Amino acid sequence: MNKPKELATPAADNFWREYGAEDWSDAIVAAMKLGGIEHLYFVSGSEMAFYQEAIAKAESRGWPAPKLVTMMHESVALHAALGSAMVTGQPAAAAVHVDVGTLHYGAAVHAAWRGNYPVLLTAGTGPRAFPGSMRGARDSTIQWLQEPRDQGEIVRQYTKADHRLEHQDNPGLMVSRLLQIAMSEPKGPAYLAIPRETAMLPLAGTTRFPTRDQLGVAQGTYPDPEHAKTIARWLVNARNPLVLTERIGRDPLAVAELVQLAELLALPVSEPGNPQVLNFPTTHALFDTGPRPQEADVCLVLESISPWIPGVSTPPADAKIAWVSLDPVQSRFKTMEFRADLWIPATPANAIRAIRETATGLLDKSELARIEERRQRLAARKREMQERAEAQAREAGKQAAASGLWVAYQLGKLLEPDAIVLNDGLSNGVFVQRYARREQPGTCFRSGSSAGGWGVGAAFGAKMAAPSQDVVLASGDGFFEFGTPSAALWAASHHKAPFLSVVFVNASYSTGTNSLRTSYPDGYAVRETRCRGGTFDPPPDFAKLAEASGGYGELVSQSADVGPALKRGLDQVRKGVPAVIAVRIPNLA
Ligand SMILES: Cc1ncc(C[n+]2csc(CCOP(=O)(O)OP(=O)(O)O)c2C)c(N)n1
Ligand SMILES: [Mg+2]
Repeated sequence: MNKPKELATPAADNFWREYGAEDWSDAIVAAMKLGGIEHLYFVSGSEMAFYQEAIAKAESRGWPAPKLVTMMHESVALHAALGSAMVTGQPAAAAVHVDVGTLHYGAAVHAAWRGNYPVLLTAGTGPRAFPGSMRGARDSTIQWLQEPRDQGEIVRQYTKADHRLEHQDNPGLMVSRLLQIAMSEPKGPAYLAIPRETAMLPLAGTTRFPTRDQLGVAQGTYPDPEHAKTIARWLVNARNPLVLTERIGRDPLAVAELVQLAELLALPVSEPGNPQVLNFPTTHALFDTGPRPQEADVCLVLESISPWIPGVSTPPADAKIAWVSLDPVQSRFKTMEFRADLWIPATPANAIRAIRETATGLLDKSELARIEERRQRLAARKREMQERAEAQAREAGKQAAASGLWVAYQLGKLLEPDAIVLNDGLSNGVFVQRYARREQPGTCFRSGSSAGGWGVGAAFGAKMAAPSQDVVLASGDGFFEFGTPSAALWAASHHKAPFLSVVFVNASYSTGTNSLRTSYPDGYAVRETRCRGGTFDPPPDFAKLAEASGGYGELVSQSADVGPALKRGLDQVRKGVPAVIAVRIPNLA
């Protein structure tokens, strides 16, 4: 038989560096850390010992590795990774047990995908090597149950890439490659299934691989200058312009750019649909003071998924529409009925800057006068809106029984400017948005998806990533429970990453009550069962739940008690104890 030929060069490219490694798992954790992953949110499984061993070994040897964070539920682990990634803009990772752990990631996988979170989902796979044939081979009866036809298929619809680590791979390279994909725009999750035998394959004391940054992450794109000029001209000439955005604040620079452009031309900025981040200072005179889309003559859409409801609030047919996004036609969404005159695939900050620079040269005296008039008009409208909001809050405060509006108002009064607010409210989310007075980029988040259960795990992950800032979750009681709060609060307590949860306890799902009434206003379910299926009264005692997980809990129901309770909760958090302030407000049915 022919001997394999000696390789003329070592099996590594010229820019790869060398790292200490005795097993493939050492290379995996090294590439994670070198790729920007600080935390590996970990849930135990029989094949997952390799992570525990590799990270403990790395700590002992001084090798690079993320911190292993013990978690008690896979969904919370992945949501924690989402929370960390959303705060830092860097990747985070979760590690779970075979197919069942992957299934337990649950709707967090949807959130990762729809919310464009750059996270690495990993799972072991059940060993399948013949017992005794190699390290890590089958040695337990359950392992015959652990082999699905294709483990990656579980999450394939919700990831940018998935891979099962194979013997011909370079493990460090594969991790770096998946992180390169996850971090390149449009960002999103990647999945790596790691067979136990593969993780335990030996290495000769060192390994070589490229890091994520050495491979390189795709950088921003610029609009065609002619297109920027066209949009600038439309905006300068507009009578009733409107900027709509849900997600530009994922890049803090884009927020600063948008403030400058909006101020230059007195452009009102709206957040339609489901804003994922703070896109514009909410107290600014140009925030939320604009026309409805159906009244606008020029619309600039920036990183938005559904800026209006087609056929309901569509801009006039002759309105000019420019749509700027990293993926403007939104190829990840199948049914899209939106039209635009210009679809611009560009980094929003770059596009906004280009539009502003061109617009500056287009302004003459008459335009400036018209823009100034609009600026005054919108500022007056903002003052009216703020006064109305204050009046509504005062009115709510006079009622003995607490309301969602009053809770949000009291919370807003308590927040530091840099506090990170996670808004997971449904029927009360609008009040949180209105009264939280968020002004700085990165201080307000929604999940960016339609999956319930994000808040409590994401809040834990956010606090892990931003330990010096207050982290506050405002959540409906239904979504709070969806998030497996006992596991999340346990993690917050155990890992000293405390956050405040404010729970709107209406013992109801707005879907099963308000939406039911919309669908069947005079139906049997509304008339005869008081929306059976839409309420859960009496609700769980969320204050006791907090206590059971090492946290501080209070349940209040009177307006007068809300502010002081929130303050006590925040004080506890600042002392290192996660706190839940549950406020009983009226049922929706
Ligand atoms: C995983 C998941 N299951 C179900 C839903 C459907 N859903 C959307 S809103 C909602 C109600 C949420 O209730 P809650 O958090 O109490 O807020 P409220 O409606 O009371 O304001 C439900 C069940 C969902 N979005 N995600
Ligand atoms: Mg509710």
